[in-house]
Amino acid sequence: MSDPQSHPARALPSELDVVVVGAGFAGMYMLHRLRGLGLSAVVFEAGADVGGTWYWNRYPGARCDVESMQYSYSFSPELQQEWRWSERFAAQPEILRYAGHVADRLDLRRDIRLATRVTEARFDAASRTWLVRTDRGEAVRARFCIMATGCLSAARMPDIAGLESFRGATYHTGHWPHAGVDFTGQRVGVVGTGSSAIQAIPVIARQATQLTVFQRTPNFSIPSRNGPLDRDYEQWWKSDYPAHRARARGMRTGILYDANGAAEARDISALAVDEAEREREYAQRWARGGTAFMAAFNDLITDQRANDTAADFVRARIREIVRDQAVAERLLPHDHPIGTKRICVDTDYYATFNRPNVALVDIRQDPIQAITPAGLRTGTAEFAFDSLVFATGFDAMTGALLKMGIAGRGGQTLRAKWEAGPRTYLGLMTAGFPNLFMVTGPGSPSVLSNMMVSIEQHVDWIADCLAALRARGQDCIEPTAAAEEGWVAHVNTVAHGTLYPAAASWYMGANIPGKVRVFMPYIGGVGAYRQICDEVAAKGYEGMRLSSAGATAEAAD
Ligand code: N01
Repeated sequence: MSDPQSHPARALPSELDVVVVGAGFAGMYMLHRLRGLGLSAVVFEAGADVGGTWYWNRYPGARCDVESMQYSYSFSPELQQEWRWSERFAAQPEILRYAGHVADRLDLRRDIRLATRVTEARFDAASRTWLVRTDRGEAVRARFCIMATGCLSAARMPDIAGLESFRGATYHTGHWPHAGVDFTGQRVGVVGTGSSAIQAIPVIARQATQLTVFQRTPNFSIPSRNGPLDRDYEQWWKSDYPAHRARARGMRTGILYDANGAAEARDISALAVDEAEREREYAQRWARGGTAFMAAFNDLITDQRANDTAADFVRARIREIVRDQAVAERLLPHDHPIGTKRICVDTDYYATFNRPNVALVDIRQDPIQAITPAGLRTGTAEFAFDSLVFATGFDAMTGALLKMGIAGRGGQTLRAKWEAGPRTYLGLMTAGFPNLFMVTGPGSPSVLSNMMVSIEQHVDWIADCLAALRARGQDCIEPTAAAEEGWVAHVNTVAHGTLYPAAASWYMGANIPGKVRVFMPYIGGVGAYRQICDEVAAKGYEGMRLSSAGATAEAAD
């Protein structure tokens, strides 16, 4: 990857067709498509390089839980043929190199302004443009504003008394130092046991003298069985990438599980087979590794009894792996159905608790009282640490958008509009905010899918929409309140037909004190969702109001 400094962005014009916020995989592809349409665009990116989530989340062990062959762009035959992944599940440095490679290959950097945070975006009804301001004091006017700000980009430090007093080093997994951290010889405390912690803990444990894990809620984790990428498997993908990708786009999660002879999502209830067959199915998937475990049967996220069979299987594996049964019991998740919190994928997570230098503290039983200058105090014990790692997650899906100071028609802020939870049409737009698009916004499958598949679908839909507007001589689009109302209701109905709302998850906003509890992603599956979006477009943007400076046309709701 080339040095980002050697590709200075060109001077910022005061008026543009489009402003894109964020230069992760969404923002980069968006820029590429906008250029293809001949539109002028700039991308603002807070980080000092492209890559989004993979730029910030550099904690030890950070790795994708979607296979490398599927976690990559599909829009360019050249790109997908020439790039060589080294592992079945790519680690963060390799994914970041890939992002840099794409930026260079498509010559994106000249229109990306790095280390620049958007602080405000206001719609001006008179000129029908967005005025976007940055923390560098720049201001630019654009017809369209596209938020490619990521679903998990607003890292969250917990509000624990005494945090500032700690004399050692403090880290958050989502804001990891770029130079890396060597924990050799250190006493380390990790707070949290979500996906980030579950990946980081085994690596930190191998370095640290002593590692203490503070767990509030045990999570289900499936072994990744990661390893070097099998070259025959790579060849299988590359021999017919377009067909394999097309099939993946039709799946619920946007992932093909049956590649390389592995098991596809089975369209059969867990309760329709006998116990021996169930165990065989789970055991095969456990041995193969990865999130395909949850595709063993078709009712694991809709039927509690079916779900219990999968949860019991994983709990039995935890009891097998962890030698000290008192520790194993503490690691067993019981408070949510398996899969209703994002399932974790690990390398040696449970086995790490067999190490003599690793301890597990159940902070539900013995809550953290305060961070102290020397470490941390629970109700019953004092701990001394050299470093504290917070793997405490993100203000997911809405955090990055609401931080920004977005104001639509009549000066209404997005924060005010979403006070009772995010409201969107298709997760792409929100009423009252004309020409403002979100890539993988709340109300779209986003975090319940292979993000690459969802990103490409949204970017393509938005680009096609801008092209359609231009072809019709129109320059303004906005969902109607009625269409939005209908979509919000549909997202809710589908969610409440599953077990997902039973978990106090970040999908529900439950990890942020005071955040409204609404199930934010759309659970209908990326295949079905794509069809809905395509139909909306085919019907002349049904549920949207399209207009030009002179006249207004409303598509049917
Ligand atoms: O964050 P999380 P994450 N005191 O919110 C605990 C994606 N991702 O960064 O469950 C004590 O899941 C909290 O406890 P509880 C993936 O989508 C993907 O790990 O709220 N503890 C929980 O244990 C993932 O889901 C990959 O009771 C506190 C943890 O901190 C998402 O990012 C890898 C606390 C937070 O877990 C977020 O994962 C990494 C407090 N005050 C991440 N506040 C892969 O692709 C929070 N916690 C593999």
